Amino acid sequence: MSSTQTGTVISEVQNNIGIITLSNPGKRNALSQSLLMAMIDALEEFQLQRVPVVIIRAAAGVKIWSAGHDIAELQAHEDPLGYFDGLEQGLRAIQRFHGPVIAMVQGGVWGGACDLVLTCDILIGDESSTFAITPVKLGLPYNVSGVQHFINRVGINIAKEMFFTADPVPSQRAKEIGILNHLVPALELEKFTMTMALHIASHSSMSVSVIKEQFRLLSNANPISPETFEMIQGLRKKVYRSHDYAEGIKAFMEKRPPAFTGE
Ligand code: LCV
Repeated sequence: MSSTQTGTVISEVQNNIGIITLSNPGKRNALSQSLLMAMIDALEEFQLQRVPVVIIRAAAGVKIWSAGHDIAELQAHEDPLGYFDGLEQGLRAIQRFHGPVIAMVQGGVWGGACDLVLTCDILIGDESSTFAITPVKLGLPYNVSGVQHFINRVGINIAKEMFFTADPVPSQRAKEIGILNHLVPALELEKFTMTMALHIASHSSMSVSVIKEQFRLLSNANPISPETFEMIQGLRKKVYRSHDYAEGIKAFMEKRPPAFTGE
C-alpha cells in the first residue's frame, strides 16, 4: 500500500482501490484551490496506474466531512463557480475518471462539497452524514451544471427545497430522497464501502468505464439554447455583482450573521 500526503489530501492504494482522504481538519476540509488540485492530481495518478475504483473520504470519525468551497477564496463581484474554478475542475475530474468514484461520508457535507459528493458515482454514508447546499446563505448564484447535478440526483422539487432552505438533510432523509445509495452504521461503513469497491473492481473495467461515460454523456444531454444560457448567465451576474454576495462573504469572514437587503 503506497500512501502520499500532498498538503491537505492523502492518497493511497489498497488492494488496487484508490483512496483519497481529505485532510485539512483545521479548516473543516474546506475545498480550497490547493486541496482540489491535490485531489485532481491523485485522480490523474490513479488513472495512470489503471486503478479501477476510487473512494473519496475524510478521516474516520470527523464531524465535518467538508465545509464546502473555501469562502476565503471567494471574490465578491466575480463569478464564484466559473468553468475554471477549482471546484468545477474537481467535479469534472470525478466525472471523467475512467472508473467509479465512491464518496464515503461521515459528518456534515456543506455547499460545494455537497455538489462534489452528488457528482460521485456512488454515495455511502453513516448515520452522522448530513448534506446541505448553501448558496442562499452567502448571497451567491449557483451555476448551471451544479443545479443540474441536483435535479438529476434528487428531482426538481427536492432540489428546490435543498437550495431554498440551505438546511442540512439528515442521513435517514438523504437515503429516502436518493442522495445516499446506502445508509450504513458507522462501524460498518469502511468495510461496506471497500467491499463494494472490490466487487466492482472484479468486473470488466473496460465495460464499467464505457457505461460510466454513457451515464455522463446522457446526464449532460440537456440542450439549452444559447439565448437561454446567456439569460442564465445574465441573471447569475446580477447576483454575484450584488451587495448581498459581498455581504455574505464579509459576514462569514467576520463570523457574524449576514445583513442581506435583496440587492
Ligand atoms: C473557509 C472555513 C469554511 C469554509 N471556507 O467549525 O454552496 S455555495 O454555493 O455556498 C458554495 C460557494 C460553497 O460551498 O460555499 C461554502 C458553503 N459552506 C458553508 O456555508 C459552511 C461554512 N462553515 C460552517 O458553517 C462551519 O464552519 C461548520 C458548520 C462547517 C463547522 O463548524 P465548527 O464550529 O466545527 P468553525 O466554524 O469554528 O470553523 C473552523 C475553521 O474552519 C473555517 C472557519 O473559518 C474556522 O477557521 P478559523 O479557526 O481560522 O476561525 N471554515 C469553516 N468552513 N467553507 N473556511
